[in-house]
Amino acid sequence: MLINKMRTLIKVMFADGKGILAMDESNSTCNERFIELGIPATEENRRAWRELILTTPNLHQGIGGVILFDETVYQQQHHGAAFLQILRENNILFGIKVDKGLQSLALHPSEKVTSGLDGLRARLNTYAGLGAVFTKWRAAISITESLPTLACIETNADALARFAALSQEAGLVPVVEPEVMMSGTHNIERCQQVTTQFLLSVFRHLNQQEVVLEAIILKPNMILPGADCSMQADTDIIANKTIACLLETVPAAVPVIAFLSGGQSGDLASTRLNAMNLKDNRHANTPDGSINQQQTLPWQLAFSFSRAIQIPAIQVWSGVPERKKAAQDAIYRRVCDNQRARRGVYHQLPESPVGRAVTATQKQ
Ligand code: 5MM
Repeated sequence: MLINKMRTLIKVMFADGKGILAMDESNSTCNERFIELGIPATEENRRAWRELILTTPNLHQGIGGVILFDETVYQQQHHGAAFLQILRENNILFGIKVDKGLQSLALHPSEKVTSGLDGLRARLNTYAGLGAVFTKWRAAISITESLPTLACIETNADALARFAALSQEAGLVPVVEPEVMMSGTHNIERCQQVTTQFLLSVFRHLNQQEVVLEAIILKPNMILPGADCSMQADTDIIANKTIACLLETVPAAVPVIAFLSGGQSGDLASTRLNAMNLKDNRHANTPDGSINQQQTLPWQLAFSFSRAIQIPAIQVWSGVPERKKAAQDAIYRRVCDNQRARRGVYHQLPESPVGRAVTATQKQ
């Protein structure tokens, strides 16, 4: 019964080319981003930034769900409505990042494991009581010449699966986020190999925990060369390798794959999502004539971006109240771009800040 409800919620959240806006940065990540732009790292500024995002006019047209950080759940507009009320009034569903961040993996000092399973069942019940319909847990794997280790992959996959099982038990849709990070000098083939290994492990653990795959959202990385690799790849290669990796690893029962942006610029993230959707037969009747290698993909390809939506806007805002409208315009534009990319009709406009180097991209 709960599972059917979860499946319906997923359909609603991703209907009409909509996606998820991730605004679940922990305080430390949000503060780092502020400091980089000279914005004082205060609770009030975090609240003001989140208010700016959530009151963006027409946000609901392209965003079906937002991921919040615990602090945001209890915040409200300056002399105004609670954030959760704004979301309700706009028919935007909300979910929560429930992991407690990355810790060093024992005996593997260069690697991380995500913490937060202790006490999770009680926290999930609290969030469900507040109206959350989904949850999110991020595992982050780094690539070097000798990493990741099997220990890191297996430990993180196990934690993701246990999180997903607890979420479904509470009636909450788990957003399972196994991220292979873009930082490094590795080539695209190595990213594909590590992502394949990690995703296979994640689905093995999800099956062991008897997680219902029809009621999860997968939030993976795209297959990309390392940010410092001398051989960057073109859009078509990235799209082909990402789809090949997903076909090899992700069961058809999973309804939606909502990518993370991982430090790509807004335009590149949209361009690559667009290219993948153009390879899906469902989008065959698009104006783009360059379609090849079409097949009907078993899952919808969508977005759950944070930086690829927020960064252009936060650069505009920079903490200056008078720039609120311009920043909201920037958010809305990125949302519409990603909605078009879901439909395979995204074309970068000339005035777009193309592939603009995003400084606030580094993430642990
Ligand atoms: C990889 O980060 C997630 C997706 O964001 P991008 O689209 O920018 O890659 C994001 O949802 C992340 O999990 C949250 O920002 C929370 O991160 P921290 O590091 O604060 O836990």
